[in-house]
Amino acid sequence: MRRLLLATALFAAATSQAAETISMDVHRDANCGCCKAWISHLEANDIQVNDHVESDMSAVKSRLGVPPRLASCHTGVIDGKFVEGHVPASDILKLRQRPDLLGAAVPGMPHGSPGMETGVVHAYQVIGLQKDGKEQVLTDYPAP
Ligand SMILES: [Cu+2]
Repeated sequence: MRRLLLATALFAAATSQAAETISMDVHRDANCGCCKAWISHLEANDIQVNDHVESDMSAVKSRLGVPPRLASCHTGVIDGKFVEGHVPASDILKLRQRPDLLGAAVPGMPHGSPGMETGVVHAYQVIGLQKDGKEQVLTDYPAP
């Protein structure tokens, strides 16, 4: 019996280590429907969201270092990096592996990006902001 309990405890420890919980903060306006849809996309991809309703998103963006040219609706923060707009979960995982980047953005609100499922799909890019202020394309999502 004691041996069985020990085995159970070891198994529990091993499985809790395997499933690393990724969590991020998301700042958004109260009545932003596409922000909520994006949060649902993150949660469906095992990213746990701490949701913050804000009264002044432009103040939040400037505090988090999002350049106005890359701005969208909501702003997320993961590992100290910003995630601006409708960035797909897979690109957020990529961003975490990139110590050279300050953040990633999908500027504007392109149709067809996660949380913007309007039935119309436009091409868009995920832009990474380097520490020297230059931008690079992380992922190109072409129109179908
Ligand atoms: Cu939006």
